[in-house]
Amino acid sequence: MTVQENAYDESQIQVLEGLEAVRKRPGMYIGSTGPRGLHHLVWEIVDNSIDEALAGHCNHIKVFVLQDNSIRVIDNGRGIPVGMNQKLQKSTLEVVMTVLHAGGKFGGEGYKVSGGLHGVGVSVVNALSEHVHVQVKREGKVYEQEYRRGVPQYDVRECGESSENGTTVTFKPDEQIFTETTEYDFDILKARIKELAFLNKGICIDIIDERHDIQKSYCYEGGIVSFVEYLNRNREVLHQHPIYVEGKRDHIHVEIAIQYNDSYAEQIYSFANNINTHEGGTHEVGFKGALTRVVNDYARKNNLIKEADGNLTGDDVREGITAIISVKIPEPQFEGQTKTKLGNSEVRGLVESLFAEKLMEFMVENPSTARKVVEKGNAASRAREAARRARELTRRKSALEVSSLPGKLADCSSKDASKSEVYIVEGDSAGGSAKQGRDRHFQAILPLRGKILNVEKSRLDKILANTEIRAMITAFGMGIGEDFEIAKARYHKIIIMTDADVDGAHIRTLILTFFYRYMKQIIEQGYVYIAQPPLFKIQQNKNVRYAYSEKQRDLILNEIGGGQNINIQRYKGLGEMNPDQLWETTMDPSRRTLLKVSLEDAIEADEIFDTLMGDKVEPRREFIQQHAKMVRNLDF
Ligand code: 28F
Repeated sequence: MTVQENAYDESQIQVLEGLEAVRKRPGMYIGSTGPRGLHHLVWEIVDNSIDEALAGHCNHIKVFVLQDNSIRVIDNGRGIPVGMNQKLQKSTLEVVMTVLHAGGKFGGEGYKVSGGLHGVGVSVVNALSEHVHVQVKREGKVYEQEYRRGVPQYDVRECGESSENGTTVTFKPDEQIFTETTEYDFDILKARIKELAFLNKGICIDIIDERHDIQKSYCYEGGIVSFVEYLNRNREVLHQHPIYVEGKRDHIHVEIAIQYNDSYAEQIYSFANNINTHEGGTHEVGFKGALTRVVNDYARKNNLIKEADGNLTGDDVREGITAIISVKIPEPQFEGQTKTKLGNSEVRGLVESLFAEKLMEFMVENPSTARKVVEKGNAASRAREAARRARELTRRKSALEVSSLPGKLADCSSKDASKSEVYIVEGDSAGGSAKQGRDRHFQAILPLRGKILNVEKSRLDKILANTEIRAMITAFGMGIGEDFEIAKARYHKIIIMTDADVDGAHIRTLILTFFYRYMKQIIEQGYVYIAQPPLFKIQQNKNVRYAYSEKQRDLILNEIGGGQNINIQRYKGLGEMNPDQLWETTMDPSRRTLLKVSLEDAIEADEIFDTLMGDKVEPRREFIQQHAKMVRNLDF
């Protein structure tokens, strides 16, 4: 008896120490205490439901956002076990909820699959919540327990009867921890839930936002096949049904779906344990290797490539491909800068052999599709050669050779890229004002004439023949395509300055599309900004104020009251501002506002560009209206 009491005390102390460690250093467990970390709490809970589903015991998950920004997750799994844990002398449910890392370990080999980037378990959510309520329906009974900042308020208790099974967790994030915000973003929750539904076929996930009375349901019997079809929905596909490959060996589960379309873009998304592996890894390497090898093998065997010609390259055979690679493995190793690169070496060969075998089978059985794929690769190969020749023209001979810079560029005198910025300005007249208004020590101006080429609809050779694009490539100094080198950047701020109207938005998007498809790193590195010219000039006698939105205009008008001689000018374009005004309002680092362009979510960004640049008009109009979405971070 004494021994047991001691064990109980001891475990209680350990639990409190564990909770304290989590609350002291939340970032170590959930990455950050900003919006990302706040949303991470939800994924930690949902992952547990997904694991129960992957174990074959659950097919329905509901996620509620309650009025007070509490989250409730309900699943119809077996329910977390409630029986006594002999060693710790308390209910398994309490152990799972309060002991760090209990969830995975107790389940034995391979129970935990979903998640894994942090994969810290529900006890961390509990420690970082002001209040948690857990309810388990199991073996005809209902059980519950509540916690405050991780501390149980009573022992697990029976509170009713039910013929159903499942687990419900309700938590309210602690404002003491999430000091920045405790407000959940429906769009973020929705996007990830949809992705999870795509990645785990047959699992139905509902999201219900009680704050705004919105509800969405996601359920895909086709899984990643549906995912690929969805990504290609606005494109012309080369074959109606995606190629799908699935296999399991040594506890590693592999799924691949691919479908070619008639664009020139490569859209490959890879996942390990439902985590988007942005930096790729062994699964992606295996996939790409197999694809290149098999397409070439097939082409050779069927005399689709001339004997004298070299093999198609990886880039050639991936032109126009949309692919999802999803692996689920017991012990994923995440590497790389952002821990989103799969490192497990055993995965490479497995994916490679599995995919090669099934792809060859598919090509043999579907010769007309196979022929189209090879023909697309051949066309890409020819274009690649043409592009190589065109690229030579844009390549600068030496970093200092000013003569090769585009004539329209008014360069800055500084050669220190980290201090230099270039304004991409729409139109010659605004370009003129910008040239006169700038600080020439560190600000360069590159005026662009009219609309630039839509790179979504052209191949690299044609893109490189476009004067405006060539001017940007040479001015930036980083090259393009295979030769792109971010280290050669001549400016660390590339600022797009267009009129604040629909045409301006369109031009801006064309420029951003070009950056996104051909110089993605400059966006990832945070080099790309959008200038914010004012919309209104409000003048009262000698006193001039600028407003950047209608709301701000009204605030200013309120402030200066019903005085006399107020003159309001609405700027229709940058050209209406004289050089001094442009400097004061839009270019002076001490006064301007810049929006930093970020790509938080490549899938969403791809969709945005597709929508905008594809052939369908309606989605494009909608997009222009909510364009600001991809520009998330405010940078002052
Ligand atoms: C709303 C969040 O967390 N669902 C879960 C289960 C089911 C089992 C389980 C979970 C056992 C001892 C680790 C049931 N019966 N939803 C959830 N559903 N965890 S979490 O077991 C966890 C292990 O500690 C479960 C038989 N085996 C497993």
